[in-house]
Amino acid sequence: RAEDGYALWMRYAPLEPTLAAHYRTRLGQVVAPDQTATQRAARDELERGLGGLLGSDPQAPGTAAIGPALVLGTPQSSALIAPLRAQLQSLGEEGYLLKRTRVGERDVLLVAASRDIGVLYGVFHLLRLLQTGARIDALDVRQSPRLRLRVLNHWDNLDGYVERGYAGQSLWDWQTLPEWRDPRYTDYARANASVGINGTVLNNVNANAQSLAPQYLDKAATLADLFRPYGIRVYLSTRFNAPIELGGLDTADPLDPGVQRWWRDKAAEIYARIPDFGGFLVKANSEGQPGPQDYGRSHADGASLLADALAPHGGVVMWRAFVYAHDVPADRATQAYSEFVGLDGAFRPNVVLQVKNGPIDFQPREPFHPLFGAMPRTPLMMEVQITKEYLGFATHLVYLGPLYEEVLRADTRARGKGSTVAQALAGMAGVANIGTDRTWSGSHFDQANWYAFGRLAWDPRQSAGDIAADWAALTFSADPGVVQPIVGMMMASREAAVNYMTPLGLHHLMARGHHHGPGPWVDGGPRADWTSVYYHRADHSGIGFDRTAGGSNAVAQYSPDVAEQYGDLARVPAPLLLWFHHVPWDHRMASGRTLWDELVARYSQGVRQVQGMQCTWAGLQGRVDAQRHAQVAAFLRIQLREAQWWRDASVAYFQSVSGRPLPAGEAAPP
Ligand code: GCW
Repeated sequence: RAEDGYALWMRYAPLEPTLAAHYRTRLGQVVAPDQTATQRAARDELERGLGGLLGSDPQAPGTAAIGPALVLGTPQSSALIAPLRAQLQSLGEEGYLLKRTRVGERDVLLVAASRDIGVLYGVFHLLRLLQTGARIDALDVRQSPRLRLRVLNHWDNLDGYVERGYAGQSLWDWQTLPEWRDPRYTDYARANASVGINGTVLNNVNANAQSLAPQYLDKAATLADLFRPYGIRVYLSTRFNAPIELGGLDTADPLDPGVQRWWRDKAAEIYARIPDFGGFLVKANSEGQPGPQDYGRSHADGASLLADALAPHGGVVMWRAFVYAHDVPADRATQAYSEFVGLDGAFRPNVVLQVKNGPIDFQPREPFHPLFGAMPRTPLMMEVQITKEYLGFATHLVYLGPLYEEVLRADTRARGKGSTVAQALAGMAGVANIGTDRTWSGSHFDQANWYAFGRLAWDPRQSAGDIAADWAALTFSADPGVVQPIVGMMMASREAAVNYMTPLGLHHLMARGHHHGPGPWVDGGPRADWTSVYYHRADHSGIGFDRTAGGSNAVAQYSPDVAEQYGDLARVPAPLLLWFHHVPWDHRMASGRTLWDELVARYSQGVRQVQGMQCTWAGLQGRVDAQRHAQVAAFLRIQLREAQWWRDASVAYFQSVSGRPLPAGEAAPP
């Protein structure tokens, strides 16, 4: 049933009859090869899609040489496409072409690529065009991904629990693998391929060494077999001391020959089962995870150990730069840059450094991470969270497209004006929000974040608004009367959450541990940086973390132009004000209000924005099926209650510190 959300954005609901007829006459007969698994996946998807959209079975595949035709293939698999070989090559290994043209007397629509996987991507693109009612008469689309690595990171444990997962249990049923090939695994692969995701790390970065044990490798190999036709490679998170925990060695020192042999053998063992295994993702020397520093070695030494084991097989190491050591530096935000920037050029060619979007930890808003642009000799991936650990979990409607877009477009100034973060990237990693929940993502709107991640990883220059419009049309209805209000809600939703949680550059005010709900008062924990007061620094004189030269000087980690702007109270963008500055409560803001009044106003604004979403959604009653309408409406009620809670608790706490009266018209929190 489409209404339960299981079909995601691949609903293929019947098109309005005249539109369906229009497409039917243009598409005609399907001519599609079916010799390989990927070719069959493309053909099956097309059949499923056209069958649903056009309300009848497409004309039987065949080779009759009359009438319009929809022709799928590569130069190898299709004689009609063979002449395009050179053109297709310029689109790369994963690119594709959609083109309406004439071949002899025939109108044909070509879905053509150098490799089968490009054809599958092209089929998904074509289906998206049909679902959104696009014109196809003069279709001429050329697409290739801008980023090589487009990877989901599952924080799934072997016992089925998903760390920071709000959508049920892990999809991977380790208990019944490898025998039981749940069809849901294939639906997962289809969804990913439909947005161009080409890799998945199956297990949590807080890794269990057992995931490399032979019985788990067998299970992973089955998943890899199921994902392969969809262009998705399997990766594993590895625990750095696996040679000890799994191999029985007495060290995991990266320079120890026995350890090096152990990893070489382990890699060979994996590739014997998974010939296209993607490689390893590693969290080392962070939050208690073992790593090379335990042996007095560097991150580069650690990464090289694994990279050398994988290199003969073509695998990569995604080494995380998220390092939270136990000895808290004066400013937590500076640690990754300090540990890694000096290692630029020291990594093997098959190492990619995986850097979170911001220097702290997936906050509602952070400045871009200072490592972007600062390591020109090291391929970097940007890691974003799709699961909303700090953004209200699965119940709050927060569309993350604008967050991703904001950081991708941020100008690092590393090589002059216009050096965007996106230009510094070789890939993107998204911490998955997927689980066994019937909706996959814990709510209908959280599916949009998975979707937007894939679309932006394919091409970071796309706009979050356009992606939202596509998603809304695919998921609910292509009727502009439905799409426009939904896009309006989505596009404002992230700023709403910033307002009711952490306005003006505040960060990490969440309750400790679970990170759901406000906790700006949290103090006296075991580690200074596990407390909110560490981050907001509110006192009688003002609020904010001074990261200028007079404070922690974290601002100096950015290139000079950026550092100058962020470090200047008069020029720092208001959304980052309290990230970089400790500001007096009576400071005059651009709005003319004092900082204190502005802060309260933003909190209240966030609550009103949620009420606005409720109004918009109420207006869609009857235009969205009752089941999904009711769930979204219920979740918005939860969100409103919690936004109010955030606002009241935060304002009350900060008022206890600022000693200022509430501005006129702002009711005192109960
Ligand atoms: O955001 C923090 C989370 C941890 C997570 C860690 C990381 C997987 O609270 O749950 O651990 O980041 O990214 O390694």
